[in-house]
This record gives sequence, structure tokens and C-alpha cells, in this order.
Amino acid sequence: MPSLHDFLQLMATANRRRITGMELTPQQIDFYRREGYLVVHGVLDAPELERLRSAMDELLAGARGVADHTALYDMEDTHTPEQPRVRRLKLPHLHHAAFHDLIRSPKVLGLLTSLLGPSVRMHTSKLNLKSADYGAAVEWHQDWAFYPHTNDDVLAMGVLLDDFEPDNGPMMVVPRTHVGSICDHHHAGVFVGAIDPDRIAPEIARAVPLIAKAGSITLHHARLIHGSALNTSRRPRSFLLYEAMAADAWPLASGLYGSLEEFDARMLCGEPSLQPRMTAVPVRMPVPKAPQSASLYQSQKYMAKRFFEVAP
Ligand SMILES: O=C(O)CCC(=O)C(=O)O
Repeated sequence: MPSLHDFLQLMATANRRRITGMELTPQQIDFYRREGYLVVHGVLDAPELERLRSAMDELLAGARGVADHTALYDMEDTHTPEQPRVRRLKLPHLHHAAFHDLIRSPKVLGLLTSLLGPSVRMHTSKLNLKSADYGAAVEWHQDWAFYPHTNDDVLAMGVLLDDFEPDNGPMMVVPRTHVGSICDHHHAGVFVGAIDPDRIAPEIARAVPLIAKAGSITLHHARLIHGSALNTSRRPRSFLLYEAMAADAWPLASGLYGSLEEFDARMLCGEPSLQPRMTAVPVRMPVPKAPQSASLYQSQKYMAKRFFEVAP
């Protein structure tokens, strides 16, 4: 006869199983732990992809007539209200049910719980558009520089809404840098959200582009060095990113996003905890901020020397 404790444990395990629809294999988990990233091919089927693409188009339609950055739109430098050029949709999960639902779907939660354990919290979401011909580059950086936590069970999950090909600015990662130091992301005394490329030339030389079809999913560790070039192709490269962490990884730089209620409203599955798990992680605080730092693209303008080409 199982004790009440055993019974509750069994129930919790059964609930977790119900949540985790698509678990990673031990080989995939080993690869992620060793290399700091993973590509899972063919996760979304055509109808799932279509729902996300039409949600994206719906939100983008609202950018016509908008003059400047808003809570939803981060604009390219060449944006005009008549010819909208949106670089990023900010927090798409708050603006459309399709993006809210995806991160809570059993399939996607299964990937996250495979790497982060049963209790997972979401930090934020964004949809980087990288439009054909001019979509902006993202300079080399570690996400951890923006949001250090008490432990580094922290990652970004990227959903490819378009094929990633060599010339449309696929994300590039530097394998195994997730176990190294945290690079300096400051210049002239302010946080610019990018690493001086001269300081990481050997790492950049061994970066690998993540080439995969739309519907695939990438997972990269928050300490991994990564970046992506200008889109010089005639094809768009839309990339939906969610940043997530183990529930016991507490943010060091952003407080609790307002209140404990708000912090815990970010739970995707499992249980929140009032006991942050502390590990020996390297941390540099992302302060002071650059004068205009509402997005990574804006912060990176303050770096001394860019690595990637900028659109004419
Ligand atoms: O869009 C990309 O290629 C990279 C995105 C990224 O690293 C970021 O937004 O932090």
C-alpha cells in the first residue's frame, strides 16, 4: 500500500508526463549539455506553422502609419510610416493567442522540461523578423549578459517560421562557449549588449550557422556566444524566440518584474519556489544602460566596432 507521500509523488509524475509531449532523447540532451545548443528538426507541422505565420502577418499589418518604436514594434532604422519596416515584434505572446498557446503546448513544454526540469518559467518572448534585403544583423553576444540568474539553467528556444539558409541571416552559435567566461558587453562605460569582435576572433572563426527548415526549433544556452548577419537574400527570416529558465533560477538584474504575482504568472509548468538555487556562475551586471537601450538593436549601436554589415 503506497503512503500518501508516494501517492502524491506518483500523481505529480503523471501530471508531468501529461505535460511533456515531446521529450528530447538522451543523445539530444547530451549534445545540448556538451555543445550548448541543439536543433530539433520538424517539430511543427504545416497547420501549426500556418497559424503562427498568419498571427505574425496580422500583427505586422498594424505597423502601417506607425511613426516610431512602440510596445509591440521595434523598427528598422529605415522604417517610415508609409513603408513599414519592422525589425522585431516585442512580447508576441502578449499580443496574439497563437504565440501564447505555442509556448504552453505539450510539444514545446516537453522540449523545455527535458533541459530545465519539471518547473519552468518564461522570461520573455520576441519575434525577430530579418526581412528580405535589409533585415538587421544581431552582433555577437551572450544572453546571460542581459539577464544573469542565480543558476544557469536558462535558455532561449527559437522557432523557425522560415527556412534558415546561409544567406538569409541564420543564427550562428559558437559551440561550447556556454561553459566559459562571461564576456565584457560594455563599451565606454555603458552596457552595449555586444562583445567587441576583436576580443573573440578565434571563437567567431569556429561559429556554426544553424541551417534548418521552417518548423524546426533551436535551443541555446544563455551563456552561449551567438549572433547573426544582415539578411542579404530575397527571402525573409522570421525567428520566434522564447527565453525560459528553471523556476529556481532567480533573476539578478531585473528584480521580480514588478511583484511576486507577476513573477509567478510567468510559470509555464510545475511549481514556483521561494528558494533560489545558487550555483557558481560568472556574472557581470548589464549596467549602466546606454542612453537608448529599449532593445538589443538599440544598445548595440553604441559598440565601438561592429562585426556584421549594416543595411545601406
Ligand atoms: O535573430 C537572431 O538571429 C538572434 C537573436 C538573438 O540572439 C536575440 O534576439 O537575442
